[in-house]
Amino acid sequence: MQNKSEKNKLRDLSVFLCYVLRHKPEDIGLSLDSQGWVSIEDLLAKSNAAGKNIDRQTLDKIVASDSKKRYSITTDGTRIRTAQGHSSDLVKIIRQAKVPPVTLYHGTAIRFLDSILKNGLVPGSRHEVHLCEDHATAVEVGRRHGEPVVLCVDAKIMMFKGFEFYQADNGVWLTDNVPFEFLKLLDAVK
Ligand code: HQG
Repeated sequence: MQNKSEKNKLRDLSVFLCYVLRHKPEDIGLSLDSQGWVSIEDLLAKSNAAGKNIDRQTLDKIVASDSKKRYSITTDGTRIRTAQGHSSDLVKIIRQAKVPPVTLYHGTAIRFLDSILKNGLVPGSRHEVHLCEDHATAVEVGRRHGEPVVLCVDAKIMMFKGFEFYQADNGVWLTDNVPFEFLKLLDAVK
């Protein structure tokens, strides 16, 4: 069992790892390859040089206990990347298009609806729009931004019309954008 301070320490380190592995690797002098991978040895060395106290055992604990399976490690155990969510221009993960479920969900905040009505779903700072297979996850994703609301995406119909869908290593569905005609407002959730 982890105690609270251990849990907080791991959570803080995970926030830091997501920041460098998705957004600003250059802040600690790290270079990701175009598919987002980096040597674990290099990541640990540069993280420690930046004042973080992280060893391989701690990293493995963070990866194994991550509730969203954010991290992927190569089978030889030497390299790591985050499965999705990148904003760094230096990373463009090549993904295999995949047939999506009939319906996917997107959780957002009520305050974004006017803009979504006009522009559909756009990726913002990330490389892709993130979608999920279940309503409960969408609610939690939306809650990060404010009062949550869930949009239903007619994914299969979009695919038939030529839009491509991808699935990240951790199961999150991704697409470039979702025009408003493929969205249905499901509900507002308190
Ligand atoms: C909104 C988390 C105005 C969009 C989650 C969202 C996810 C618009 C916000 C992953 C818009 C972007 C991604 C438009 C979209 N006008 N707002 N036209 N189109 N938006 O955080 O989907 O913890 O970049 O609805 O679990 O919230 O990082 O994307 O509210 O899988 O691993 O713009 O991040 O995973 O916010 O979340 P985000 P997201 P991690």
